[in-house]
Amino acid sequence: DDGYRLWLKYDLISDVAQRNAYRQATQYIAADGSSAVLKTAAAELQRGLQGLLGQPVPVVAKAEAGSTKRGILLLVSPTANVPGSSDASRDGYRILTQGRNLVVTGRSEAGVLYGVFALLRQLQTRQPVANLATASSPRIQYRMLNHWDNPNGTVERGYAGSSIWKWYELPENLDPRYTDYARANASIGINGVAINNVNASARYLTPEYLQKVKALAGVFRPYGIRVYLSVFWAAPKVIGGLKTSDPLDPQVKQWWAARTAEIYKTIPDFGGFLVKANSEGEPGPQDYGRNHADGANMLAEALGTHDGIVMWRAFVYKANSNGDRFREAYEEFKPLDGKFSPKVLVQVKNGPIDFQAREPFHPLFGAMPKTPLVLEVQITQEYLGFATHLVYLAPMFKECLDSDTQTKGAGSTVAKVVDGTVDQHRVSGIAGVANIGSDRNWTGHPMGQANWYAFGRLAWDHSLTSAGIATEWAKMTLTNQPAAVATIVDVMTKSRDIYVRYTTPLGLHHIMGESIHYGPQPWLAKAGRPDWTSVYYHKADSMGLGFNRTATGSNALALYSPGVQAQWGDPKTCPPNYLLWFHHVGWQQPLPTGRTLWHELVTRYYTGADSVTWMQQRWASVKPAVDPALFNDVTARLKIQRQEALWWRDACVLYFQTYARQPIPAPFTPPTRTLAEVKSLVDLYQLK
Ligand code: BDP
Repeated sequence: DDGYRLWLKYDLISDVAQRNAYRQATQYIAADGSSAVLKTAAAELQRGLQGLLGQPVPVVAKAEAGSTKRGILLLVSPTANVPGSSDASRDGYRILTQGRNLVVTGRSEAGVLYGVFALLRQLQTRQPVANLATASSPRIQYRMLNHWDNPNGTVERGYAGSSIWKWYELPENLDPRYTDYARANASIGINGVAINNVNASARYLTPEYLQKVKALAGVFRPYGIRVYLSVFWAAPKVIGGLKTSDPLDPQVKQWWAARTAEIYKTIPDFGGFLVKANSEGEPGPQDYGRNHADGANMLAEALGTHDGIVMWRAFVYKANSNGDRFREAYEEFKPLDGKFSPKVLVQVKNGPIDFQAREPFHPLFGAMPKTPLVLEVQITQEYLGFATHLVYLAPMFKECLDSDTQTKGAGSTVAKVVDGTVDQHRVSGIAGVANIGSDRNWTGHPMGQANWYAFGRLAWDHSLTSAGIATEWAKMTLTNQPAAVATIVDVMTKSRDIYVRYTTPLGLHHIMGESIHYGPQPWLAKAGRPDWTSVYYHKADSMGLGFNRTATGSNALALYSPGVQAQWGDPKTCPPNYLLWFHHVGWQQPLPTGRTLWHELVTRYYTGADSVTWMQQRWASVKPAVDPALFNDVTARLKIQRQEALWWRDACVLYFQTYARQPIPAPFTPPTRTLAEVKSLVDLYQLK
């Protein structure tokens, strides 16, 4: 198995009794309607059933009256009884038993398509379908993948080969992979894709490239997926020949309006724009003395009455950050709350710094009640071991979603801010930076597929559990053997905590290799900007470790609601996982765990690295239940992970030891290599 089929394997169900039970309930498919999306639903159901049950299932237009056969009816109905009444519920589905038949219904074709995938999932995970009665609607309306793909085929922070978009072959040649990509996304409810890097090229707005984008949009449309573009702010200058990109300049406005009209003429269901502006050197409205709202609103105006939106990113930090980068996005965006047009959503990363392995939730969540906020998470593992470390990300996404901002009383979780329920927003969105590339198995690490899958499932329903999603995925992708599934799920659900322990325990952050963002480099003290170094964040000295963000320090804590401040502001009540995010803690300070900071730090690095050995052992035990090629691939990557966990452990304990000046406590054996030796390993990664 080369992993290409992802979780849509549809291999024959080997249990004959079960297969027969499913066969009886699925003798034909009746698709009431002929829209492209409904056709997709029928075709996918047919394909899935044929594979799983080993017999052809006919698709007919209508259920035969008086037939004794049991079929599956696909039914679009404006009055379909799906949960919820929000815009998002247009994508909801209900599956019910009606007489001899199963009915999959929704208020839109897309709803039926999602219902079909839910029904197939029942079979793939060996759940009963007789008398099935289930319904579900997405909680979030815009469920987006963001590709950081460049026109030259490279992928920024991509670790699974090059871009899947073959720009030089488009629009004439449509790689079948585009269809399989769309199938996979539709199967987990993703309904929008921004196909190019947020560090955007102006090229996509040219007529030539719009034809290419149109070709992709045509492939995605039957799967209920809309295309979005990341835009380069200076495009009016670069391709429009204007002297300025000032959003308030009439010519600039006119240029964007004309471009947008051209886009909609080419792609009538175009989704909208994603914008990174005045961030990390990208141009933006501030270059002209305007603010983010001026820029976003100008684009919203250009969209006019078209059904499109602007997702404006809040990932910004200025050239001279005033002491703590943590505060910057908040300080720039909070004052703009209420100033954005209704077509604008502000897209905020899960944490205040940058996709670290663990961050407290971003303080903007809950702080901009008048603006719908899109949650942006990273599926690609830029700071989480690329495609060599097995790190299942659902627990990380959930940790953010479940965080209580307390901005509208207890229970104002990030999830409820994002899905619009806290502040009564009609629109809502969530975006995941894709981990997809041209590798045959799409994600490099076979287990990385689970992160794509989990993102989609949580975008649909953030109340699902990490273990529940892992169980579905493992059954659909790796094995249905119960003991093996349990083992795999156990490894997956613990993997992110293990990664944090051997890389950045207790709230350490941003101590990784410069630029590449791989491996440890806690000693990094010089870089293009102070807030690109490691020492800026860990602040180790002879007294202790950690960034004081309380009132006696940068006071970034003050950006949170009083309840959160009260809990995190006191080192005694601050969860140990966030401790060094907010406090400079003495090396000998006892922690709630009963150990001193130094002792606890070393304990976490050592037990974290040892847990990778545990992962290796657990994985070895599932060998009989998993395809050999997949098994071997994961086994090899776990071996690298173990070596690199030791690399992180040794680098960090030896480096911090130079400040703590304490021995490595028993029962741990001090590293056999010196700090200089470990440093030279890192230097190797930094060689040009
Ligand atoms: C950082 C990445 C950088 C991205 C940036 C962003 O290192 O490549 O361009 O995020 O999100 O994490 O804009």
